[in-house]
Amino acid sequence: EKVAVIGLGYIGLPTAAILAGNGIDVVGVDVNPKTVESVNRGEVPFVEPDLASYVAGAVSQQKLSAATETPKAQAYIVAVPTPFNPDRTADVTYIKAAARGIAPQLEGGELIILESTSPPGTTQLLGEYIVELRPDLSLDGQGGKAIHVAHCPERVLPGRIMIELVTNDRIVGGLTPHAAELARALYGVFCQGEILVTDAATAEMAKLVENSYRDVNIAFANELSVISDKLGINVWELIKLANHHPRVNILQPGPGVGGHCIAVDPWFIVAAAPDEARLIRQARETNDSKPDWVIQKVQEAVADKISPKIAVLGLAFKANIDDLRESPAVSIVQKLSLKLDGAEILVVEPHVDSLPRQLSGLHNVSLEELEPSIAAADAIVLLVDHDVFKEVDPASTANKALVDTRGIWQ
Ligand code: SAJ
Repeated sequence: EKVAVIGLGYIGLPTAAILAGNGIDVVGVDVNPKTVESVNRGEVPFVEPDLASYVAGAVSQQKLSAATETPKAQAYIVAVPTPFNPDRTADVTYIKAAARGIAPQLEGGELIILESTSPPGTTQLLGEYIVELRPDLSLDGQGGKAIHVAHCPERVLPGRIMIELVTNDRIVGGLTPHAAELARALYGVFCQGEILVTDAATAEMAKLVENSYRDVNIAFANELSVISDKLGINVWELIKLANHHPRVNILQPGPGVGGHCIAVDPWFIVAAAPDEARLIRQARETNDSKPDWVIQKVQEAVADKISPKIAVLGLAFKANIDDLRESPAVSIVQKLSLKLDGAEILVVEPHVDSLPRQLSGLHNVSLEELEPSIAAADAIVLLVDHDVFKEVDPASTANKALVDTRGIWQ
């Protein structure tokens, strides 16, 4: 059996490597020739623990190869990006491009799985689009040889992908029950978690709902932090106390929500049901407005200084990672530098070597210079709860204006 995996990114390449490691012949397909060349050399174009050894092993055993053109296969897994349009709808261009690559190769009987996070209805659209390109095929065996289309969302956490691909439970949703069964059999090759079978639209929604659940709960915590600040209450103590209730589990406030999933996926639900998804939309807006609230707090904290020195701790979108993309911390620092004309801003982000382009004018401070920078600063703005920052002696921040968005010094 041969499987083609379309899109060799953070999800496609690990999935291709793990299938190949379990004895399946896999061809990875990517539009980027550099990615294809590096996989064919047994190398991985990005950092993910254990992935490199899986890829090197599978390539040397000739179970995994890569190509820019889609080959004939018995199963296709589509793992391409679904970016976010400026109007907050999903951009399915890459999914359609993958379909155009697959369609000419089909003979009937193949399984086509969409893994990309997608708005409800996308799997159906993908199936219909392929049948439009190949009118001799059909989705149900009526009026053409059947192809079997299913959605299997991924839920792995970057940094733990090779473990979670194997251990997480998996949802598979078919356009038909037979398509779902075929998908269940394919994931059964490597997935040791439970494989839960449903229809395609429910599977699409399940992925979006998981991330919206988290977003709504973070929004609740963020709203509590703004309310508590107004009332002179310590929100960290408040949440800790309330969480002693056996049925209460409030998440942590922060400077906003970052990353590529939680801040995006809820909008796909809003786009699908704009009049009904009121709470989900409000949560997104609440979380998106948190950075501006933090900026206002910093401005108030240094209002009495003409040229304040501000030490900013952390840029990543969450603790102990080096990923700055879609990070609220980066946008907070960028806006601060524009608003506070005379300020000197020292940025400490020990997980990266250089500051991102939009912050290039600011001082990049190494971890060794953390303590002297704190000592010299008028104000300290903590944006990420990296473990290294938890080791800072709270006494060294005494008599300084503090904006601690993660509550590590409370
Ligand atoms: N955050 C808070 N307070 C909290 C928890 C998180 O402010 O109490 C912030 C973080 O600082 C960060 C953002 O939320 O800016 C998102 O972080 P996260 O750890 O909640 O999630 P991600 O984006 O790293 O990964 C999520 C996961 N989804 C869920 O936990 C429901 C992961 O399992 C998914 O695979 C991933 O999205 C995805 O790809 O969809």
